[in-house]
Amino acid sequence: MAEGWRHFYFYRGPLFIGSEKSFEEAAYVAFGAPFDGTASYRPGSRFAPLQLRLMSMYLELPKEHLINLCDLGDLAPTNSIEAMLRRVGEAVKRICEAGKVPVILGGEHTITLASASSIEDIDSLIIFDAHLDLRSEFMDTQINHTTWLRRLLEKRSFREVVVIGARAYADEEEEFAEEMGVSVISSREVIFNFSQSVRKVESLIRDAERTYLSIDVDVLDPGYAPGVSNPEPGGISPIQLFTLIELVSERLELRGVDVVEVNPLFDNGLAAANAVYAVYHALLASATKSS
Ligand SMILES: [Mn+2]
Repeated sequence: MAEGWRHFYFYRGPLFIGSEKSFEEAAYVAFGAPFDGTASYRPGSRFAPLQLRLMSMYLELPKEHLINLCDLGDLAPTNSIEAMLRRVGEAVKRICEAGKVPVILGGEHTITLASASSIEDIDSLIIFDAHLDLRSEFMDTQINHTTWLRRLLEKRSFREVVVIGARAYADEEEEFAEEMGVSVISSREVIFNFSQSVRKVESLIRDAERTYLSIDVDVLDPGYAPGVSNPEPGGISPIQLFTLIELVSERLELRGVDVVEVNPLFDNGLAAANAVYAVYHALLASATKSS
């Protein structure tokens, strides 16, 4: 092969979970949504997709070849939240129409408003997050990383919405959660009574079939994941997160996954590494279940 030397010496840049599958052959299709325009504390999550790919290069992920994934690259950057939500929604729709599962690399959590709205036949949402993101508005805007879940639940309902690892929220968010039947499992519950929280998750998802999994990396204790935009002390551990992710991904059909809020500007590498591992565990559990 005349061009073989180029493949031997050069490398096109890192891909998420190191996967080089084409769109046609892939079961999972990843893309980056590099947006942090509504950040209220510290911006920087726009750089996460790149960092998650770079981290993918250095992690040894057992059986990663079983994850049939294509990395499309990043959506074109924009400073408009409306434009980014349109792009995310359109990309997710196209990927689902092709019969594949979208994997979105945030960016801030607001992008989940577009992705979860664009997948029609999901009956449940499983969210790992320190926050509830159920505010009615924040810092004079209606659509941002603290309100997206409220905006979503105002638009459509699900059989089950579970937020796991929560510990930082306002009264109005707790009230809205109760009113809408959102199930909340606090970080203390997970930390002090892990087996009970496993049983609680199992029981909550008993009647669900097809789910969207959203992983906000600030669910982890900042000691495990310092590089996030809104660190909240008192978080769960990586092994607790991975075990619960595997449970959900084995029991339910994953129709969409995202990982959000990694902020490489404040990271020592751990938030990015844990984010890659979290998605890896979801996809591997899902892939090996159906094969
Ligand atoms: Mn959060």
